[in-house]
Amino acid sequence: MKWNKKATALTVFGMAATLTLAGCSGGTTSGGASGGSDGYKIAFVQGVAGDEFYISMQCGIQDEAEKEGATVTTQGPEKFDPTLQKPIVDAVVASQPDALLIAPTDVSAMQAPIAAAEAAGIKVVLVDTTLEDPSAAVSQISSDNEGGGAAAFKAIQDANPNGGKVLVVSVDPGISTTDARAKGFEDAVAEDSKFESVGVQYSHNEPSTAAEIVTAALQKDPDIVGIFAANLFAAEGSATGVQQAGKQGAVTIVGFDAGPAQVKALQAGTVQALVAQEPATIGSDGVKQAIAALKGEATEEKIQTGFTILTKDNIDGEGKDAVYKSSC
Ligand code: T6T
Repeated sequence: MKWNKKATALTVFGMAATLTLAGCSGGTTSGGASGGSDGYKIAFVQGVAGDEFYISMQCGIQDEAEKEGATVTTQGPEKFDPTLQKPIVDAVVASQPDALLIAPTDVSAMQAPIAAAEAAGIKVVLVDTTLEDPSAAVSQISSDNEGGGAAAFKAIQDANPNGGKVLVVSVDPGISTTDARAKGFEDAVAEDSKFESVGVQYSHNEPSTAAEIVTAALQKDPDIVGIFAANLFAAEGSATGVQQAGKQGAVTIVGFDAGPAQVKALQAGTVQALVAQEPATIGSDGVKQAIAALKGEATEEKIQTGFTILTKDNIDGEGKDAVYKSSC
């Protein structure tokens, strides 16, 4: 099933060049003059390097930038952690790109480094996550995260018509996306008296911590019927935790995101549904907004992209295109 707030067009074509920069975690430069007129320099700072969600976003950014003759430099911290992301942003600002597309790892800790980018005359677009005060950005683009959380609860509800206890495995408090997903899920749970939430726990983006959370929660509350894992790594660990507890088949797991490993878990039946975002569209929209700002054209303050619910029934058909990429 596909939820879409806006019509999107995604064109994919080969990249001219991809070059790894020594010393930068996940650093790549791509693109060049291919017909566009302005040759803008765009820096993309991921929430974390090596995450297929941000890799797919990078692909969308590179495709769109190439159409515009812009170059893209991509970097990301080794962990989803503002103390690691801040120095990357500081270095990017010093390198004076025309635009910065960034997924801030914390709503408040990344406020000042991003404000410094704007103060340096760089056009900032927030992609995926946002800030407490997003006014430094010309545009914010993200999925309908609250709606995705509510849709995840619906999948658990459908699989468990008699209701029961449910658990949320999130990442860290202060991440706008996962906080919104947990809120959407918890609000939906509160509307159905047959269900009871045992709360939100934080895995710090570590699958092993998510697995520990789940095995401990199932020991404490063996009657948990559903787990909502709020991102890729939470889903990976939750599936492991349920297996370790010997509860496979008795607990419905719905995970946000759809990397190749999550899709395998779906096919194997260790996860029952995935909420696939549209990271490439978030990326290409980000480039369009940045370039509009650079040209002095109007920008959209907020863009919300859709998501697709993937299950065993659609993953080999219409759902296939929603799967994230491991490389561009
Ligand atoms: O779910 C995505 C992203 O939307 C979120 O902000 C952080 O986690 C992911 O990158 C998946 O790992």
